[in-house]
Amino acid sequence: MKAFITGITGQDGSWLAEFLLDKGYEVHGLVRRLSKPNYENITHIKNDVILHTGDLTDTASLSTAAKKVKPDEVYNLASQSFVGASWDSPIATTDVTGLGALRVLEAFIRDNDCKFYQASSSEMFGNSTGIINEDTPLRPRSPYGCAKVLAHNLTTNYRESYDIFAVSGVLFNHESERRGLEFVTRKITDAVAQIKKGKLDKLELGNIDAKRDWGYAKDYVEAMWLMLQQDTPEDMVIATGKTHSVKDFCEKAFKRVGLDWKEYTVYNKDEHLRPAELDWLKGDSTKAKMLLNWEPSTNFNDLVNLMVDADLKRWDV
Ligand code: NAP
Ligand code: G4F
Repeated sequence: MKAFITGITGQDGSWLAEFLLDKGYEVHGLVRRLSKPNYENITHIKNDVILHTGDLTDTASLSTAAKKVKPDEVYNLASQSFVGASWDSPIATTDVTGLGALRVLEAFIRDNDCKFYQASSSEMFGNSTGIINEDTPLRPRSPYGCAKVLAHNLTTNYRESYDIFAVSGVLFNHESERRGLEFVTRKITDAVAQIKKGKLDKLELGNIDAKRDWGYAKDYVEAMWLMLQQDTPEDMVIATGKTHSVKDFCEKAFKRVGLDWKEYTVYNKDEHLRPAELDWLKGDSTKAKMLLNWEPSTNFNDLVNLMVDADLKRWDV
């Protein structure tokens, strides 16, 4: 089996590539041409995967890769994935995160016998007050969320129009030791490690009352693969069903190294507050449990601890 992953250098792409290599797949990935290559997450598997230079904004590069590789499965994980930055660059975000999916569908999927996975997001639901499932209305509150809705709807539309196997996995927040440093969990665990090692004095945060349903990325990439192994294409919510605040995360992370979070954390409203915030997210992945027999295996405590421990090790220089 041949898989093609867009976003292979990202958190999920790297975990998924590893997972598929273990299953015996030939793994291909799309990488952008950068002045300084960003292979940190895939250094350990770089010789085992086949990389293709391209960009989600460049249809020609996608068509070339599609013709060359002819994959059995495509996982579209590439995205401008930082919600906060989507207000600064709404057009670029929509181009990559929204239209990018359409370009992948056109280049790889429409006329081919190839399964397609789209990385949809809980950010599409906006400020929902109840537990979210596959039937919850989409009411995005960020340019990123709007772009994800575009990609999500196009995936459904192509499935219904062209009788193809295309699914959207609606994933709630998932983190790991490979999470980008600007996301709040990794920002916290990296700062905790630096503070513990005497390299940083304070951690600056925004809305610490925001609540998220946080799982472990390594668990979630298995769900992506399982969705493509079904007989019929079905969109599914992937979540833990538990929600915690940024404050909870922070408190636990500092506790891991024997420190009190209140002594080291400062609030910077101007820097980190968003024009429109999501206060609370909790997902219901009953459908994934029923159809995929998927359940998360890493709880909140273990997630915080493994991320802090990895950052402590990283700063152990
Ligand atoms: P990530 O770590 O930010 O990775 C994003 C990837 O997209 C990187 O490999 C990046 O490449 C690539 N990329 C960005 N712009 C591109 C472009 N124009 N052309 C080609 N590649 C481009 O994100 P992640 O956490 O792994 O998330 C994977 C996907 O799931 C994303 O679509 C994200 O929006 C979605 N999602 C994530 C979560 C979550 O909690 N993690 C939840 C729901 C949905 P560079 O390395 O070159 O920057
Ligand atoms: O870690 P975050 O930036 O993640 P956010 O906005 O929930 O987005 C992530 O999850 C989505 C799924 O729901 C993905 F689709 C998306 O790609 C991404 O992976 O922020 C989490 C919360 C927010 O409410 C934010 O306002 O933390 C709050 N927060 C408080 N202080 C902060 C900070 N966020 C960041 N990044 N930095 C802070 O200093």
